[in-house]
Amino acid sequence: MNELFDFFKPKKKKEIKGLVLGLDNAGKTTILKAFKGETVKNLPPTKGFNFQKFEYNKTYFTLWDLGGQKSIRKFWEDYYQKENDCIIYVVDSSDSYRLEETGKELYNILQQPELSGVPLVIYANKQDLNMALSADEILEQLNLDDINDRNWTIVACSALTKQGLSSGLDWLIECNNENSKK
Ligand code: G3D
Repeated sequence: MNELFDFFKPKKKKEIKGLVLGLDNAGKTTILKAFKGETVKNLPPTKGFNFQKFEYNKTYFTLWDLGGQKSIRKFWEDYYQKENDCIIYVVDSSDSYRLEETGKELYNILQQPELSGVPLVIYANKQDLNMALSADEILEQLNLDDINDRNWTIVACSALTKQGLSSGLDWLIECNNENSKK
């Protein structure tokens, strides 16, 4: 009887909360704006932190966009303590000069106890640019195969053309479904 009652109850929409991290200029804000269907050209640089809420495929996403400038990266830790279902890490694939720095920052984040086991999507952004490294090249150069303490994936994307963006969200929804079955 209870099951029958459950069947007629309106289904609560799923919610995924998380953090969008990466070095400054990686494209975090542009990606979030693109998720929301907002204009992605000529954005002012993110000063401090802001959060974005949007609905995608019957799921509410609440994502904190944390500014990537070196001077404010130390404040990221305050946000690690929030309840996080995902980490979205954005890499500027065209910036091979800062690839090592972004790799260090990523591994530093993964070591935070509060974020232990939190699923990770790495967006290899700016694939529309000729000099962009491919997702495979980034995977290899950052030794991403060493990440074995959580579910993770790397997705090639361009926030400008929107190519690849939805694959990351689809993966997170799938991952969240799997986790809620456990
Ligand atoms: P951030 O929030 O990580 O600091 P932004 O980065 O979203 O502010 O983006 C930094 C710059 O990269 C912006 O250029 C933005 O237009 C550009 N950008 C973001 N994503 C892409 C992409 O996929 N392809 C290309 N070609 N550029 C991208 P400006 O010129 O405004 O500084």
